[in-house]
Amino acid sequence: MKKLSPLQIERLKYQPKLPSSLAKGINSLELIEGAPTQSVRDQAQIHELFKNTYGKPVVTFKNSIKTSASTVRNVGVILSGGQAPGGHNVIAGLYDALKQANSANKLYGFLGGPSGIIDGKYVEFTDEFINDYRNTGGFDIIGSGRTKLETEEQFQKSLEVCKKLNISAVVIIGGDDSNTNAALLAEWFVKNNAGIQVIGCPKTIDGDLKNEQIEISFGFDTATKTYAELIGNIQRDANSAKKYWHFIKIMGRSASHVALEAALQTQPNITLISEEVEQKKMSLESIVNYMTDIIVKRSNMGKNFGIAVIPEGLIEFIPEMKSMIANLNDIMASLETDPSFVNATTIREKFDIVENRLDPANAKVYNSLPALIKGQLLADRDPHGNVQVSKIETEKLLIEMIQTKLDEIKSQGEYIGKFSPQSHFFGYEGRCAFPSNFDADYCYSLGFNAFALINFGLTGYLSSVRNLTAPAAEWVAGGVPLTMMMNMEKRHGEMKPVIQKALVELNGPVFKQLEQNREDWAMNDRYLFPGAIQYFGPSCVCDVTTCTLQLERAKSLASV
Ligand code: FBP
Repeated sequence: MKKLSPLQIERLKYQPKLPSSLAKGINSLELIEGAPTQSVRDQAQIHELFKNTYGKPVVTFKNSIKTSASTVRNVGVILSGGQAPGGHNVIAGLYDALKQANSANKLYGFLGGPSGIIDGKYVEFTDEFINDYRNTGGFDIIGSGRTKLETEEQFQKSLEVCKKLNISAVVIIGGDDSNTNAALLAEWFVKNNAGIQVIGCPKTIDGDLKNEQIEISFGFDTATKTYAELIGNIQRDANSAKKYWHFIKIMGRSASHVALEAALQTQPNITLISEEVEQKKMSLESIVNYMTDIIVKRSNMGKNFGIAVIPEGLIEFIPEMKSMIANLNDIMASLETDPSFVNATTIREKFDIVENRLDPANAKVYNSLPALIKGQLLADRDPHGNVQVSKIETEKLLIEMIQTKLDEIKSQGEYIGKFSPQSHFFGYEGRCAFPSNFDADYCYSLGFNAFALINFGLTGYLSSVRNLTAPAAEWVAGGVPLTMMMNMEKRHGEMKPVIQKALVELNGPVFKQLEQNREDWAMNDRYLFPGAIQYFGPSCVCDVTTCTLQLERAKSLASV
């Protein structure tokens, strides 16, 4: 028998909470339809591309006194993209709802992400199999992947696999890019009269798949609490030894929600927010100056230590870098098959090829970077054409530039402190943690609700559970049309329909909280030590949601 840790054993017994509308039973629901919807931008183009699934209403569920019989259905589920705590509970919720609706229903899990549905690699879930994964972190139940489902051939193959298994609905658990795949597949299935529904589930630790209907993506709660625990521990270490400056890069491929939330939970000395850098058009040099200034001032107070939190996606928001990376992405798309680049034997040769093709201003920026970063910028793009920012060591770039700046100041006799930096990158540490009680409940509800959407014959919808700062019984279950969240963006050098990312709002209450406090936190050490996520014990430590969710919900409730 497999050996389990004590926490694993205890967590397997946890019964996740459901909104009261869903808890009364999957066959006792009524569907309430709102008004027709529009995409967030580029309405005409999105409508043209999604002729069959565009404009549907937002829906919610309420209890019905009537109980309806459910026809037999086979459903397939895919975990897509980066891991996020709670994915196993989405599958558990989906499975439980499906079996509750009709015990003859079957749930298939496609292996290794979207490629599983194309290649016909799957498992059938059973009680025994699923029970081992309840309330656990990770996506290892069926694995995940980043294959982009977008070609006619892939859709055709997916259809054949679904037909073979008699699958009439597919649930895609993923972030903005993966749910863009879900929208494309849903449209294609309707267009081709395949009779297969597609439902998405909002996953990503990055927290950037959100809007008025989706209050937060799952995994953000657990991941940010895990990073906050680690930052708190480092703060205590720094405050004890008083000799290191810790530069901590935190995951979040594009938006800075994760860094911002972790900062509010821990109150470090410096927090950079990419969206602010972009809005203020801060150059790399001005960021370095801002950080150096705080380092020097603290040193003058006798504090040669501190904590700086850096969002993973920062580099793409610095205006000169953004322009250079956009230019580089287009070039890299064309170089993928170029023999001179593919067969180049030294990294220097690759630098030269790229520099010769970049526009002169962008070539200058690229050339100014240390070789380490130049090389990292040439790493393979992800299947969606994005730079893999987790591989770019921005924290080391900043340390190197700050060191140079401090040496300059020192040579003018103005700075006599010591700068001893340590770099860290927190990302993978948080993506597979045991889901917090919040994520365990939220994910289970999202999965259960996904089956409710299927049962009502809907397609092209994202499973939505709202009112999340209230107790779970008061959560509102329903669905949002995927096309409602879409706009046109450039990918791999071409304009494509994609779900719009939610970036940090600089006028929003979450950023304001940081802005109002950061000068104080920079000089006076107001460190908070959140400690590890608690699963058992008083509700005030086990069931608190993130600062982000609380502040955003408080604002939206106040504006109603
Ligand atoms: P998703 O958007 O797929 O949820 O992934 C987010 C993320 O965790 C980012 O924060 C990070 O940049 C990226 O995945 C890392 O990807 P990989 O796991 O492929 O290294």
